[in-house]
Amino acid sequence: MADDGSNRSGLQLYRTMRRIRTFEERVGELFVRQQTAGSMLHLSIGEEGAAAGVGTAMREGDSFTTHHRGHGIFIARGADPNRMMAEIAGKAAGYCAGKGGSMHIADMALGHLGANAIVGGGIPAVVGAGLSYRHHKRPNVSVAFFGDGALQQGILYESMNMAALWHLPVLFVCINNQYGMGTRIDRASASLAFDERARSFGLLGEIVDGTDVEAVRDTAETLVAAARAGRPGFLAVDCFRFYGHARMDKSPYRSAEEEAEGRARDPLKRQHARLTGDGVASENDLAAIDADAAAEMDGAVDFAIAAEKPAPAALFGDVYGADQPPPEPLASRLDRVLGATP
Ligand SMILES: Cc1ncc(C[n+]2csc(CCOP(=O)(O)OP(=O)(O)O)c2C)c(N)n1
Ligand SMILES: [Mg+2]
Repeated sequence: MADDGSNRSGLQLYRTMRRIRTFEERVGELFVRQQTAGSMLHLSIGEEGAAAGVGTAMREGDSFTTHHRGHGIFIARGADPNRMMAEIAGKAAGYCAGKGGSMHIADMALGHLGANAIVGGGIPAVVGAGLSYRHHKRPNVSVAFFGDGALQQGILYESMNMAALWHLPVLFVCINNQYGMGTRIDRASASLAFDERARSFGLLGEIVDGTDVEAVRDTAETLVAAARAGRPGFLAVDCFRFYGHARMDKSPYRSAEEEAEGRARDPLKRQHARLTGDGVASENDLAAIDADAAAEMDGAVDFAIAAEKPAPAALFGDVYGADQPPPEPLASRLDRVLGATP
């Protein structure tokens, strides 16, 4: 292998994308086996170039928020798949003790300020994080990851304005998978020149092909470095959501041809071809990476299934502060309410 061994190497990006895809394939299996805590599950298969490319451009200590399709981003930022899978399964060993689930994972230790199910909901938090970095003279950057649906939300533009006005170390990353649920982007947005929109606010603005993970990494590195120096930016990563919005959605609004063309835009296949074509890695090298990812994620499923469920008494833990006692415990409330019924 001719890999340079760095975190940003083409081979490492391939490994990260493979780990994300395999993790999500296993999450899908967990769902089918009815072992997930919630009924909603949003997979980012086809979008791995965005997570791996931008994730690798960030440093330890940087923070981020994600939308509801954020598993891959957290893995790219160093998440432990066991704890993620346990969270999705609603188990006590999960990142949020099983109380967050797929759409509300957070972990302050790794800078994950929270996934958010409200479209655009995670965006303003990075402006606050950026303000705090500037105030405390910390050399960090905060990155908001969101879908193209958020391009139609006012909160994005309030946040972009404030970040530009105050020169905050912030990057806005739109993962444009072409659809907000069943609505294609050109039926939701009057202009597709999102980079120009951002520039009009005084931000740096770029659009990059999300099937080319090295191009995503290079563009993100430039924008993250600029943000760290006080020039916030916006990056739209162009990609395709391979499957439906959520597990129940069979995408009846897309033709078979469109799906086939979209799935041909596969960031993993493209990176595979590049690495073997450039002589960086052989087919066997990449097959070994794939096998490692499969073993790791099989292990995560086993871990999640074997893990304990949270105790009912833990329900209000981590929710109320010391100065604000939790409401009446659930068990006694149920006893009282159920006991009162005839
Ligand atoms: C404010 C708000 N409006 C509507 C919804 C319902 N909703 C959930 S996901 C979604 C589409 C989001 O599309 P996009 O931002 O492109 O993300 P993607 O699902 O494609 O990753 C909508 C409309 C919501 N969660 N929040
Ligand atoms: Mg979308």
